[in-house]
Parts: sequence; C-alpha cells; structure tokens
Amino acid sequence: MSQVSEFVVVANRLPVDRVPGTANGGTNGEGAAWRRSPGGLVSAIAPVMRRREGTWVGWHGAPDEVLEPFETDGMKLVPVPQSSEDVELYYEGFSNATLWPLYHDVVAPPVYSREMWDAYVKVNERFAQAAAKVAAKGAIVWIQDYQLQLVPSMLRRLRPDVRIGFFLHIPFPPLELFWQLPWRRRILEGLLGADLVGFQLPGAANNFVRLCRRLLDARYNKQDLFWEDRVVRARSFPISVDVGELEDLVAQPHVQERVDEIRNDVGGATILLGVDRLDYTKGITQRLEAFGELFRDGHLKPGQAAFIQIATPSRERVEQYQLLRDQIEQQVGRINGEYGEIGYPVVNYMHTSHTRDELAALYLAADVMVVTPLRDGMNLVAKEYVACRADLRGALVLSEFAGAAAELRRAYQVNPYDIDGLKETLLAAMHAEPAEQARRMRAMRKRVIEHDVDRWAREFLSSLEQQA
Ligand code: ADQ
Repeated sequence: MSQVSEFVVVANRLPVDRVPGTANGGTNGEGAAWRRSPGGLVSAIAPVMRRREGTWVGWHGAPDEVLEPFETDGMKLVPVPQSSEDVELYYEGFSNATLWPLYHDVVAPPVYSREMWDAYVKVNERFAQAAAKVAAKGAIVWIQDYQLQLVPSMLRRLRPDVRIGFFLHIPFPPLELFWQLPWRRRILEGLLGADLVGFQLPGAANNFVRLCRRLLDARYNKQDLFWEDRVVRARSFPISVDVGELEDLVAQPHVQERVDEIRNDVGGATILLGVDRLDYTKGITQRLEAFGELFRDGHLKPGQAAFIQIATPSRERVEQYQLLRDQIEQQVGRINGEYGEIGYPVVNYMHTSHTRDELAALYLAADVMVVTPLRDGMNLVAKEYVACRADLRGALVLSEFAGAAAELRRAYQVNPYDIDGLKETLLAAMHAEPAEQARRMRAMRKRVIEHDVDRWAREFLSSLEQQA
C-alpha cells in the first residue's frame, strides 16, 4: 500500500464493518473479513476514493484494538485506535451527550464535563496526526462531522500545505444556544482551520459566520471569513441519497415479493411507516401519540390502519437513549393494550437494524411515510422514501424541522410539537387521492433525482478544489 494519498477522508468511523464471526485477533486488518457499511455517505465517497486512490482515516469500531492500515473494496483504510475510555468520554460523552443535544435545539439537556472535553481534544489530535501522516504534499483532506471539529486547525498546524474541507452532517445551532458551550471559542477556532466549512443548510452557515464575528471578532464578507491571513468559506451543500442504488433495489423481484408479504401481514390495513435510529431528536414519541389518539377519537379502527416503527438501536450506553427506549416501549404497549385487537396490533414496533432490501420493501409497502424529527440536519429516510417511489404512490409526512423540508416542499409538512396538527396531517396523508399523491411525489422525485448524493460530493469537492 503506497504511503501517502492525494485524497484523504477523515471520519469517526471507517466505512466498513467487520463481518461477525471472522478473525479479530492480530494487528492486521486483512486477517478479518470486512464489508462496506451501508448508507449514502459511503456509496458517495467510495467511487471518488477509488478514482483518486484515496485513503480513509477512521475508527474501525472495536475499542482497545490497534490495527495496521489495510485495503478492502478498493479503498485504503487507516484505523485510528480508541480505548474503551475514549469511547466513553470522547464518543458517548462529548460527541453524543454534549454536542449532539446542544446542536439539536437542546431537546435533551447537554452534559458539560471537563473530563469529556479533554478526551475530545486528545482523540481529535490523534485523528489529525493520522491524517497528517497519510496526506501527500498539497493533498485534499475532507473531514466529516461533529466528532472531529478540532481536526481542521490541528491538521493545519501539522500540515499547512494541504487543502482542508469540513462537512457538518447535523444542524449548526444559533448563537443563543451555542453560547452555552464552555469551549465555544475552541470549537470555532477548530473549524476555522478548514478552507471550506460545509453545512446542510444556508441558515447553519449563517449561524457559523455570525458566531465567528461575535465570539472571535473575525472579519467577514457575506459567507467568507477572514482568519489568520486566510479566507475560510462557509457554504451549504444539502446531502442526498444514492437514487440509482435504491431504484435498482426496488426493481428486484424478491423486494416486490416482500412488499406483498408485508401488506398481507397487516391484513390489508393502511400502512404508516417510521424508520429511524432510536434517537430523541427523531420525534418518535410524538408521532405515536398522535397516531394513538386517532384511535381514541374514533377516526381509526384496528385493522384499518397499522403503524410500523423500525428503530435501529443507537448509542445504547448513553443514559438519554436508555430512557427513550423505555419510554417508547411503554408507549407502544399502552397504545396496543388500549386500541389493539387480537390479530390487529395498532403499532408494530421493531428495535432492530434492517437490510437495505428489507428497508426498500418497507418503503414500497408504506402508504404514508412518517418523518417527524424535532430537529434534523437533513434526514435521509425522507429522501430514500421518495427515491423508492417510482410508482408515484404514497405520501410523505415531514417535519418542518428536518433539513429535507427545505427541498421537499411538496411533502405534508408538519410541526411535530403540535399533536393536533400532526393528527390532521396524518389523516390528510392517509386520505390523499392517487392523483394528488402522484402530483406531490413527482415534484419531490424531480428534486431528489437531480440532487443525488453523487452531486453533493462533486459539488463539495469542486468547490474546495477551485478555492484559490
Ligand atoms: P442520522 O441521524 O443517522 O444521520 P438519517 O439521515 O435519517 O439520520 O440517516 C439514517 C440512515 O440510516 C438512513 O440511510 C436509513 O436508511 C438508515 N436506517 C435507519 N434506520 C434503519 C434500520 N432500522 N435499519 C437499517 N438502516 C436504517 C445524520 C444526521 C442527518 C443527516 C445524515 C447524513 O442526523 O440529519 O441526514 O447524518 O448527513
């Protein structure tokens, strides 16, 4: 494997998962079997990686294990080790108990711990060192997401010759919230090490510029910041999905067969679907509450409509996530206990991850897709649903607080805090005529097809490369 690359991606996780049951001893990653992780980010970046013989720097997912660099699926991978303590303090701690809630409108109270902050600095430094080692002279380095916001300036200090891009996948909060963070200046200075700082929406880029002006006295012109004799550009690049991959999936006969099975399993009821990581930002309890009340009020009867909620296990050692799981499981039990009948549960809840094929079948089977986050950077599930519905059927209920709402104007948009509004919207979506469904779906598909994830990656990288 050549020592350095012209193109380097740095992300908390490597784009591969170890195949369960394969070797995990030794220090050589090639001893174990790896498969590419599912998801749009990986499929968008993988072709660029291959074309440019790039290297991906990230954690391989097992704590307390040091692995040598290895190659798989045509990608060069450099594992950055994390101890159990790093996982607890840097990942579960500062990333997911401090930054995640703070950046999502403080829908849960952020934890401010100096010990967690110290771990965040230490692990970011480790990622910066690893990236500095593999970047060729003048390389392009693309750093991903909130876990690594200090890496741009740390890397610049080590390697002033490289060109640095950073993309934040989650929202960037307004001044009034960001202000709470005891290390607020350090985070901004960290990001300002990049040449291009990318956000999902223009509003987030504006929040960043405004904060740099107020907190650091940075000079600016529109979305350009002038910092340490350099120009740092803040721009928006809304992420999207791999439309081609999803269209191929839904055309497969076994996926079509599975759609019929799912429809049979619910006895022909109208299917409402939720697909999320089990996360308090996703508004799962709000949508279930609204759905349950439609039975209570007599708008729906068991057998007429069924809610399928898939919630992928996520961050299970963080307390807020454990509390949420209990809350949802109680809620599902209560709704089924009150309104379900033998053979007709009202809510079908699964706390599991699903294959892409199964997800595609669920999207196709769903009459109404319910996406109600309280705050979300983009929300790919909404776009995946649209990408799968080449049949122009189905209705998308979408929170105004998802980044995707800016593009999917023809969704049934809703404020998830407004339970009555949510109930009305669910009914309207369930009762939409096929012609109305098609009209809305066609407009949303146009947007998603024209702005797929490949375009997202190309636009970010060409913007970074064009920078003088
Ligand atoms: P997430 O918060 O993880 O992403 P989202 O954008 O919806 O949210 O992506 C979730 C992905 O996981 C989707 O591709 C979905 O298909 C998949 N998924 C969800 N549940 C699953 C299940 N049970 N089984 C298998 N797969 C499942 C963060 C930000 C988002 C932003 C993305 C990308 O929070 O706002 O859109 O990054 O930038």
